[in-house]
Amino acid sequence: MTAQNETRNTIVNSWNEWDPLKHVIVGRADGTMVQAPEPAIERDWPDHGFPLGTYGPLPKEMETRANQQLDNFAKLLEDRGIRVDRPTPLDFSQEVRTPDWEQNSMFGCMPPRDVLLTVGNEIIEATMSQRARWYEYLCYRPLLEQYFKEDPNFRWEAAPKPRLADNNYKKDYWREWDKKSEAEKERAIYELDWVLTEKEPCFDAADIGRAGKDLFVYRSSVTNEAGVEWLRRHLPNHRIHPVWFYEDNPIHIDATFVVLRPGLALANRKRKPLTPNMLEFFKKNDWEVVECAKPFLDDYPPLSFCSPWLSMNTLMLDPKTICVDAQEKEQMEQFDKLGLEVIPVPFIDVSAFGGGLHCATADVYREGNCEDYFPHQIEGF
Ligand code: ABU
Repeated sequence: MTAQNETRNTIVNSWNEWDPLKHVIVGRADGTMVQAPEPAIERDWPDHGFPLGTYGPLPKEMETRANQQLDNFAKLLEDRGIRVDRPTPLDFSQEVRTPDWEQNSMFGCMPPRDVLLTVGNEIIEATMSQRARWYEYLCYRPLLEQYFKEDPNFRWEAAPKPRLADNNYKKDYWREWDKKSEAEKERAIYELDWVLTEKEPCFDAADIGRAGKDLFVYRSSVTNEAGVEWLRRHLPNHRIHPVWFYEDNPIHIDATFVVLRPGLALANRKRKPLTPNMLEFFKKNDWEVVECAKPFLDDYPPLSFCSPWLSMNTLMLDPKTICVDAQEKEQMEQFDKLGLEVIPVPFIDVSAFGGGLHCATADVYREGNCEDYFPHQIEGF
């Protein structure tokens, strides 16, 4: 802990993606699994030892490399005076169950951003929507307990745990998806026809982009309409904007549309917004929306469910300073031209463990307050 943080009573405070970062959680790769099949997802990676229906730990040498990059990133942040906490991994190879289901494996705890949503002095444990990830919050409980003891104003919340029974998922979704023609897939994209039903609210925390009073929530394959509605009712002092994009079975906003700092957002050059009035909303509030640069990779890395668009999965240390995956030369050049100080961070070996630099972190404390960056609202957005 730095001297600066030792004298700070407020442990939890973060309203947006850019105010000066003082305290963050960085994930760990230990024991991450190619998760067992379940109604929410299927993995099919025959070229890398995991054909459809199989599951197991990611190879040890991959885990070692990923942990080296995560530790290096944690040290880089600490060297800049940022307090870094780490989760406590579980045995993710264990079978888990509830009264409604049994699941042959868990997943991991590399991406805290997926599970923890920080809004001001509150950290919300997201519902999650995959059975393998239902117990992932336990990895963060030692930290949350500690913050609760240290900070009298910390509001510790858990969104209602969904039962994730069979009726939470469309029957045979993946088999039906594989049979769809291109036109049918396109229709599914426009209709947001993803695997979740609306039985219970479901959301991943990484589907939320935070900009003070305004929160942008991706209606993705892991966040349903009821999840958006739960957030709306739970955060009545915020404006919740559901957004969606041209992408099949999308997951998480932070490789699709990123609010970088007041007045500047980064948009995926392929996944075009489909939400009515979204771009007008940014324009009306004098925000520039720039298309991201070309990513380094053409395709998904081996054993990764994360796309090449992790190129735009970045971490702002303050409104002028951005951490970017060191392989993303074109993206770094673009940020440089936009006037940002770029910190290259080697991170490609982390992708298979669940994401990039934004995924691998969860905000605990940033300076600043809840501001209104979008004073001009648009009816229907
Ligand atoms: N968890 C972020 C992954 C997003 C993507 O692959 O596009």
